[in-house]
Amino acid sequence: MSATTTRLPGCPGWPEDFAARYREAGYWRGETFGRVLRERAARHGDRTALVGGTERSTYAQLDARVDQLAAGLQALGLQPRDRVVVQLPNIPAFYEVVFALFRLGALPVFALPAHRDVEIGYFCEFTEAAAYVIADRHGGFDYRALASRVREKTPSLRHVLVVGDAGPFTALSSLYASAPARLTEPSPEDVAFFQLSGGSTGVPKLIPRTHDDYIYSLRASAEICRLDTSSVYLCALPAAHNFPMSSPGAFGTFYAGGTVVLALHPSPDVAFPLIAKERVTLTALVPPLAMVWMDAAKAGRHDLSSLQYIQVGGAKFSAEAAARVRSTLGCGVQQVFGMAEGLVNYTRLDDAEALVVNTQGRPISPEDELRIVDEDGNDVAPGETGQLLTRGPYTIRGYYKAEAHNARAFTSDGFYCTGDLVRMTPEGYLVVEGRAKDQINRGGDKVAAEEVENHLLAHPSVHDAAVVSMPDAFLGERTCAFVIARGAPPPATALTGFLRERGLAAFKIPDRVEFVDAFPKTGVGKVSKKALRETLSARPAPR
Ligand code: OOB
Repeated sequence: MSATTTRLPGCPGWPEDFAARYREAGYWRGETFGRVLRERAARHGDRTALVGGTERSTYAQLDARVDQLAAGLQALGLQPRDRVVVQLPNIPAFYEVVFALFRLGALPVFALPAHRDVEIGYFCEFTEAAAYVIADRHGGFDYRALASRVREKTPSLRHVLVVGDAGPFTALSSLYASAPARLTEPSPEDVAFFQLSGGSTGVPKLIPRTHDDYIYSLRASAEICRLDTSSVYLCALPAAHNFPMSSPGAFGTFYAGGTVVLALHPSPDVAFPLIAKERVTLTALVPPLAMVWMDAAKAGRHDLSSLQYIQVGGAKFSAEAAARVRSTLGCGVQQVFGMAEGLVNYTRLDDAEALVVNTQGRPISPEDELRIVDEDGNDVAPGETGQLLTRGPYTIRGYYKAEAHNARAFTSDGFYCTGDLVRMTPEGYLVVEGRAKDQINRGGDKVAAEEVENHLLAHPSVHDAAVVSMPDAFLGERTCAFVIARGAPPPATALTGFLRERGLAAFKIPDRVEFVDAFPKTGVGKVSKKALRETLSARPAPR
């Protein structure tokens, strides 16, 4: 059972001594996603597993649907380890597809519904994806048109599978076969899927997560969050994101035998009636949504009394806002500071109010190793702020096929450099103080500055570009692109329109464009983003 011999090429694994330690401690238990669902169906067959739109399925029904779909996907020719880009909204098919792929040992690549040609084209090409799974339309966007464009450019892409009206492609509904598939169970130490990194580089990085490591993180999360068969989890954030997937999210809820309720949109209009109807006990939100929910709850139109607590994470939740959750929503709050690369921190349900309001929690595992270091990589004094480095039983040791980047993003002894600036309280809780990475956190949506800069540079009127964050009362941060024009500056809308036309996800399009003659430089001659951010406060926003 070596973690390295069976590993997918291009996915750095844990050294054997660490893997042995994690198994011995009982963290890695040799479970796989396919078997977990099978076992839950045996134990909780008649319980409701999933509610979405007008569909409801018990664990037994979900398990059977997943088997049928796995058989159909196999008949289509999908093989173990084939990569499959999954881009679905919060609909039941999302879980049927991913569990069917898990059973086949094929590897979902979790794209977000907001991704467009640039991102999807890259995921399909980089992973040499064999299939791409979409809904026909969602949020006013036709994913079939996107699929046609991507397919033209990606020779590896053999299948486009569509929930709803398939147009020229294959209807997912036609694949639920009656003949059972003959499956070769994937190994627990195998990669199960790819999550996406928020990133700070030119192209998004792919995060290989194994059955062993991911199931440990969601099992421990379910314990910390006290999930059981009576738990009703509302998945309001995009299901593909790590937070609503495993912290403890939908997977943690399935693990505990609870019920997952899907909201197609996280707005109070959609979510509140669902909470009242399904007696939702728990959900996960990003800070701007939590604010919107707190405002909307004042109207008192919906019965939210079933909510035990909400989780807030993905970006910093202010202490002032955290302190208002109980008086507005009538439930508790848990802060969650996590990352798709692994490490997740939670405030605990029985923590003192001061910890819950003022900190971003402490790690899941006693085996999570944390270091807080200065710019030279030396440990800071206790309580001081520095960059967080981490390694542990569910934190990756490297991105997929990214050797050169891995050499920078991980220390030689395997710590992941999070790029987050944190300090640790005497109780061992983390407070996020800022960021050392070149990324903008737009209310939980992560924007890699370099990626947007590269796309701007492709415009003929752009000589140079630097993308920075600007403070925003609602999202926490928005993006501003500073541009040195080649010749006369074009209208800002010409640039944003250009990015949109290239097919960049909407959340990455700069909120503001400022033309300048030159960029301020640091002592060593690099563009000083700090100085650029400072000039913003002196320039009133053009609104
Ligand atoms: C979650 O995952 P990602 O991969 O989208 O983003 C990770 C980054 C962190 O490195 C940090 O910069 C930021 O998002 N972040 C927070 C935060 N939670 C995440 N910054 C401040 N305060 C927080 N509470 O965002 C994610 C994954 C699992 C659970 C929760 C969030």
